[in-house]
Amino acid sequence: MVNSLYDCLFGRHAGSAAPFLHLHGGGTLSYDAFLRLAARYAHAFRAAGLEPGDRLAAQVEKSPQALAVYAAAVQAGIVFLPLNTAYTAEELGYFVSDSGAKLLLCDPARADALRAVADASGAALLTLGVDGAGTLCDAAQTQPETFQTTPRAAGDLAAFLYTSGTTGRSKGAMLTQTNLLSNAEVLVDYWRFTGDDVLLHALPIFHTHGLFVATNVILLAGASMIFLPKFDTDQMIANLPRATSMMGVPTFYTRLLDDPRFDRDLVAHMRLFVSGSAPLLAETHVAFEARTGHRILERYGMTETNMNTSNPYEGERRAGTVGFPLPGVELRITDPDTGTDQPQGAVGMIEVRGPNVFKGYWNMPEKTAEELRENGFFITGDLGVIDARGYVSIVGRAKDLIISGGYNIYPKEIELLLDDQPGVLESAVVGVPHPDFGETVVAFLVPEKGALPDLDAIAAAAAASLARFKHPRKLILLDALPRNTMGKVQKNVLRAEYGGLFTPK
Ligand code: MCA
Ligand code: AMP
Repeated sequence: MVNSLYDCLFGRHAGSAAPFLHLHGGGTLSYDAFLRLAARYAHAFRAAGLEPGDRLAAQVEKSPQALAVYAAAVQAGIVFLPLNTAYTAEELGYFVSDSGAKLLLCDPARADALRAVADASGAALLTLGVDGAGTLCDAAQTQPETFQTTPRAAGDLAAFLYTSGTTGRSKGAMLTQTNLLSNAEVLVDYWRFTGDDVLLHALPIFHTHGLFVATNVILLAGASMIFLPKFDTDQMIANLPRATSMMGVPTFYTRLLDDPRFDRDLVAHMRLFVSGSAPLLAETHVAFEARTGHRILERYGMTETNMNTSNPYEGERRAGTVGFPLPGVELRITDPDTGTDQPQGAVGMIEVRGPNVFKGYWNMPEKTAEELRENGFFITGDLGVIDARGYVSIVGRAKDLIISGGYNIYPKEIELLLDDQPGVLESAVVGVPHPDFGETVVAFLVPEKGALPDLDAIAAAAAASLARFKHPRKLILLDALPRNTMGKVQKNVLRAEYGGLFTPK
C-alpha cells in the first residue's frame, strides 16, 4: 500500500532543489530542505507516541515549520487538526477533548495557559514558535532526515477541521486522503497551475482556503509560494511584482482596491486572482476589472467539501456567480423542505456529491445523517440557483451563519454565552454589512425585568471565552426581540433596521 496524499503532494519532490517557499524577510526554502525538516518532525511525533490515525491538534503561528508539521502528519499517517490562532483556551479545550487529540502543539508563549487543556484530555504538549524554536524543534534536532512513509488507504483520514454548528457545538469534519487529493488535482488542472507559478500566499494555514486549496495546489503543481505571515497591504504591494497568482478572501481585494498604489501596472504580469470563502460583491468584481484589467475568478467551497464550483479559467467569469460545478462534482438544487429537485432557474438548497465530500462529522452520527444523505449528497445549507448557462449563484443561507473577513461565526455560540450573563433574559446575534469584513457581528440583548445588564462586563466575558473575530462589535439593549406569529425571532427585521450601523450613509 502507498500513501497517495504524501506521495503526490510531497514525496515526489524529495531531493528537489527547486524553491518551495519564498520567505518573508528574504531567502528561499527548497522542496528538499522542507521535506527533510518534515521527516524529522515525523520521527519526533512517533517518539511522542503518535500512531497512524491519532489526532495532532496544532495551534501555531504561520511559518514554514508549521507547514512542515502538516507534511509530517501526512507522512506518518497522523490526522492533522489545525486550529485558528485566535481561539481562546476555552475554545481549544473543546477541540482537544472532542477530537481525542494525543498531542497539542502550541506557541511557546501559550504553553503555560494551555498545559491544563492538554492535561485535561491526556494529550502531550509540544511547542513550536513562529521562528521554529520550541520543544518540537528540540525533539526533532537529533532525528533522521528521512522517514519511512506510513502506508494509508484512499479512505483513511488525513485531517479534521472543526466547523461551528447551528446548535453552538462545533463539529469535526473528517477529511480523507481522497477528499484532499482529488480536489487538489482538479484545481491544478482547472486553474492551469504549473511548476512556473509563484503564488502570493497571505491566508492563514489553519483553514481549507490557505491549506488545502492554496498550499496543496502549489505542492501538486511543484510551484512555489511567497509565504507571508498574514495579509498586510504594504507587503502585498511589495510582493505582487514577483507573483504570478494570488488567492484571497474578498476583504483582501477590497483592501487592495482601497490603496491607490494597487494599479494596472503593478499586476499587468499576473496570471490569476482567485476569490472565495465569502461572497465577492459584484461591485468589487467590476471595480477590480476597471482598475487592473483582470477579472477575479470566484469559486465556492466548504470545509466539509473543499471546492465545489469555480468560474472558468477561459471563458466568462461572471460577477455575482460562483461558476460551474468542478469536474467530478455533482451539484443539484433541491426544495429545502422535501429534498426533491427544483426546476432549473428556481432557488433552492445547494447539495453536492463527489470525491471531495467528507466522510462525516467525528463522533456525531446524527449530525452526519442530517446533512449527508445516504446517496452521498451533502446538504450545504447554502441557497442557490443555476442560470440557463449553468452558472451557479449563491443567493442566501438556510443556516444561521455570519461570515466576517472569511471567518465563519455561528450566532448560536455567541447567543448561548450572552444568555448566561447576569441581567440578560435573552439575546439575538446577527450579521450586518461591514465595509472591510463583508459582515460583522451585532448582538441584541433583552434585560430581565428591572435589570440593567453591564455591557462592559458582558463584552469582557465574551473576550475571555471567544476568539476576537467572534466578538460582537456592538451590544444593543432592546425591550423585546421581534418575533413572528410562531414566536420565532425575526433576525431579518433586526438586520433591516440595524443594517446601516457600519456602512457609510
Ligand atoms: C481579524 N479580526 C477580525 C477578523 N480578522 N475580526 C472579524 N473578522 C475577521 N476576519 C480582528 C483582529 O483580531 C483585530 O482585533 C481587528 O479584528 C482588526 O484586525 P485587522 O488587523 O484589521 O485584521 P487582520 O489581522 O488584517 O485580519 C483580517 C483578514 C483576516 C486579513 C481579513 O481575518 C484573514 O486573513 N481572513 C481570512 C480567513 C480565511 O482564510 N478564511 C477561509 C476559511 P482588534 O480590534 O483587537 O485589533 S475556509 C472557508 O471559508 C471555505 C472552505 C472556503 O470556501 O474557502
Ligand atoms: P466554511 O464552513 O468555513 O467552510 O465556510 C463555508 C461557507 O462559506 C459556505 O457554506 C458558504 O456559505 C461560504 N462561501 C464559501 N465560498 C463562497 C463564495 N464564493 N460565495 C459565497 N459564499 C461562500
